[in-house]
Amino acid sequence: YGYELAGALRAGQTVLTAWSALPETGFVGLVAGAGFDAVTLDMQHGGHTEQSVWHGIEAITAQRVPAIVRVPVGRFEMASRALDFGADAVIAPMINSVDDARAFAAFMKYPPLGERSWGPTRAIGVRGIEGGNAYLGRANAETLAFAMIETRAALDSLDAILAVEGIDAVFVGPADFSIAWTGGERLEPTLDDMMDAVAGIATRAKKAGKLAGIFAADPAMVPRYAQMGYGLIAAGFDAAIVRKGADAVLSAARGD
Ligand code: 3PY
Ligand code: MG
Repeated sequence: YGYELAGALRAGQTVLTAWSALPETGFVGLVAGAGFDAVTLDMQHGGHTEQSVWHGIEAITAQRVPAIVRVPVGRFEMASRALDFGADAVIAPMINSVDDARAFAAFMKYPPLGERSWGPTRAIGVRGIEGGNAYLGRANAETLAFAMIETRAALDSLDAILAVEGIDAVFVGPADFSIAWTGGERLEPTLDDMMDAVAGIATRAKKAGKLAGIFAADPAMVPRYAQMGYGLIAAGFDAAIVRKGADAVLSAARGD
């Protein structure tokens, strides 16, 4: 058992990740067993902490499902820790310049690509990888750095961000992107007139030989995003899963 996420995305598969904001380990494990292709633990806006990420990765990998962590803004040392804890990929929000991208990559990759410090004992343990050198030989290629593109500055610097060697992928945040797109007027993650720009991000990533991911605020957007070339698509916010499940149970029970 290794890092299947990188292989699946590079093979062009659509990987649907659940989005976990509720930091309770039992609940994370339940989401991981619910049929998603991956689970993302959100430390930026969700309730996840270093400790819940530690336990959450164990609960996710126990189901043989890839574990992804979104770190808070600028917390690149936490990106290294998430990999040490056993994450398959890290999503870093608000990568708005080539300097942000380089700083993120430095914490994600071992030399010569970056400056990640050695200590993946836990990652090796949860993956069952055969020792340190086997991990060292695979980690740079198989653990993925996703730089979030969610501002106009990021869009302006996109090609330079994509050219950073340790950046494997971009990940679009359509909520922040819509706020930027409308000059702060509106939150509208599925705004139609920004869809060409959103499609363009995936096209440019592919041209640069990089992967692309996006947060689907509405699961009905998934086929459209997949068509645009997005491989990793977040489409199951944990609170919404509970709410929709409750709605289905209650409407069946009440016969409405
Ligand atoms: C955004 O849409 O801005 C995100 O960061 C997704 O959570
Ligand atoms: Mg965002």
